[in-house]
Amino acid sequence: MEGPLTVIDVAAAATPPTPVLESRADGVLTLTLNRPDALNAFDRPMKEALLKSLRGAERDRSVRVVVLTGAGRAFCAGQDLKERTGDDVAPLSVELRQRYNPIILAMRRLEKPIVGAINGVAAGAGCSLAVACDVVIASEKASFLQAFGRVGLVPDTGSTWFLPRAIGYARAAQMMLTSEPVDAATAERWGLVNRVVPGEQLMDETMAHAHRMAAGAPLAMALTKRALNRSFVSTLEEALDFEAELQSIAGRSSDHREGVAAFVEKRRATFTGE
Ligand code: T3D
Repeated sequence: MEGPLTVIDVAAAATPPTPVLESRADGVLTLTLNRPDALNAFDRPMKEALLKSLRGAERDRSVRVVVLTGAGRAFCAGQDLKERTGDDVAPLSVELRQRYNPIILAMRRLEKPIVGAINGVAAGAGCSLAVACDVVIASEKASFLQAFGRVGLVPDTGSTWFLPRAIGYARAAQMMLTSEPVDAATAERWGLVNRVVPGEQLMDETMAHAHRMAAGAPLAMALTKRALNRSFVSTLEEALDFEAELQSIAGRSSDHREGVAAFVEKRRATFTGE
């Protein structure tokens, strides 16, 4: 006797897993690096997907805050070294200029806060990605590793720019020249992360933080990020002048009028980004 016909969806079975998962809730877009078996190491599809998601976040007015995290036990183990085993590897400068650097620039140019939820090890370019976020919340299980030296490379993907600014020259040099991991507690003490929480609370704490930010004034946050970016390369005179320029934009916004009205009326402000 013939049993029920089983239809196998060959196309679906052959579909590779989505390298970056997107989920949206109340103005918060969560991007999850999704190659857990390789500790979310960056292969080419994952780099392309992350850049696409970041550019989509910029265009999507409903997105007010981006959360960046990793699936499984790691945040991101940096470049997928298994892509680097053949003899026909293209010059790494090309890979950096065409794929990694645009991701870091997209993160810094995104005029919305990015909250890193660092769930586990952040190594190599994964460490660079973590420090390029605006706010970093880490699990107690997280660690930060400038792994580049272990594989005979120099720190890249922005690490030489962000790390000395975040934690000072001596600590950055220690991380880069020894390639030793920095645990979450040390990272918090050094100012590499904003806060460390128990692993099981990481996403709840991160989402609570992200939703509080998402209720803030979007234009003011965009301009604030612009000012913070510029602060690293400005003189005091230039920074003061830039603040005045940005404040004249913010000062004309509906959100500023709404914020003042809400204060006077003792109610919670509702910001629109106008
Ligand atoms: O090349 C360019 O384009 C230039 C740009 C470079 C940017 C960079 O990021 S260079 C730095 C690359 N990253 C690393 O050197 C880190 C390599 N990984 C590690 O050192 C360790 O895996 C960790 C310290 C991150 C974690 O150690 P552990 O003991 O918790 O895990 P594990 O057993 O080493 O790894 C688990 C699996 O993930 C394992 O797979 P398997 O053997 O079970 O099938 C391992 O091979 C895989 N994995 C981890 N990191 C990578 C990786 N696979 C590919 N590439 C990786 N980076």
